[in-house]
Amino acid sequence: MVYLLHDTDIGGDSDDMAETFLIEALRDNGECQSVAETCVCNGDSRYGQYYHTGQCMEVAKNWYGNFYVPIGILRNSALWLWDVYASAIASEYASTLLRYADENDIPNALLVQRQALVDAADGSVHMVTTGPLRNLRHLYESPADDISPLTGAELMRLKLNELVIALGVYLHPDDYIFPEGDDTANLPADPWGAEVINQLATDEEIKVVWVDLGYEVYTDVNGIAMNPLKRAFQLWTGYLWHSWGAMAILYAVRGLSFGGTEYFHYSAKGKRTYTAPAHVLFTFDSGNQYWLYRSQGKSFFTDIITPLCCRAPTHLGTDIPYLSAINPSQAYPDTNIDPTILTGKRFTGATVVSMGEGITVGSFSVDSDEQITIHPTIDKGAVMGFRDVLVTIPTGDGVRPGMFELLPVDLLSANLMAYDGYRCFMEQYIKRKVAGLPPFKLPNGTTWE
Ligand SMILES: [Ca+2]
Repeated sequence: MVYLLHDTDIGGDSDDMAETFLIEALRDNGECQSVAETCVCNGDSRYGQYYHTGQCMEVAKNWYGNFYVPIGILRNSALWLWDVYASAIASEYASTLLRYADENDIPNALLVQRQALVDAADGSVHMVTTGPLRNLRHLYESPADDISPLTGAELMRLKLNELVIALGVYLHPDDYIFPEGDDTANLPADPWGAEVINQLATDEEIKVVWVDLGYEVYTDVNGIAMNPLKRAFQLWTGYLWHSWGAMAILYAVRGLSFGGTEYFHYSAKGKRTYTAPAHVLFTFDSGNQYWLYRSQGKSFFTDIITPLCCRAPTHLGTDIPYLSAINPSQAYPDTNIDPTILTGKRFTGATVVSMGEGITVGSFSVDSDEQITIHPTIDKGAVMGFRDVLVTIPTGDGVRPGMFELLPVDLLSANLMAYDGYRCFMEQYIKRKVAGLPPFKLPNGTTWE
């Protein structure tokens, strides 16, 4: 499983919507998961621009029923980026928005990225950025905060498997030719963000792969019915477009080879440097960076990317339940959690409700399309931890990961040594401490430091 942190300037060039759909198609295949989706633009009305990039991203995720992936936006960026389709899609598909019908509720991209890295296993995250580098610079330079005692650079060194950067070559006649001194499309919009390139060049603990491929690797959406992907293409230039971002995603998820076929190969090690206003140069040097080459012709990649982007989701988001909240969302063992109220959407006809191992869902009633009352009991000896909550309706399953938490024994009322759970509690306490997670809250509201 490949874990992606995807940072995109969705809303202008339609290749960003294509790469977003590609991520979901590959997730549908079981090849990857997205730990967070961040947008590097969400304009400022003072500059005559107003994007709805986060909502556009939510529309794309919800299309595939991927309702819970964290989404963040960069607000008031003053990046002058052209809103071609984000606002239109946010508005035309507004009825599919579940979390961010109000754009003001969308979190800040930096906080979403830092939290996603904290939550990820060490060395596991493939961060792919396909727009201007402002979110990347914000992350790299971010200080310790309530989310983590580590700086952004330290978090990236610890958590990233690799950083994949697609800057988008201007209509280059042949991207296979190594571009010495290359003017790229994403830098003029944000020279400040671009300076992070030089910081990365001297930070050899972070592996960087430059993927400026995709010219004439087509994503062709002619053959599909209107959907958010096709609408983005229609508003951009038409139903056929280059695949810069999708090539970066394909490399990040499938690596250099897939199914016995070599897709890509690396240049010798080197590093990329930047000089204003938009000039970048890759030099073979002592860096920890690679230039990526295609090992196959352009049509080989067109024939992979187009069918994946155009394939219908296994479960269309509008066919499966959305789980928004559960109350209570936490419980100690031996406590009564009957009734538990689950809220969301599309609950009508629910046949199965599950709260995971160690919790018996005795019976439940579907009060409305948006509420289920559950009558659960916690099994003796149930192991503490997070549980996925599931609702099945005739057209599909809705599963919200980690929605319910079974806490350790109630420390104030229990004779700790009498509980088998005590050792388990101490293990969890130490694990949380080491991981830098917030301490346990005790029932009286204090915390166990
Ligand atoms: Ca882009």
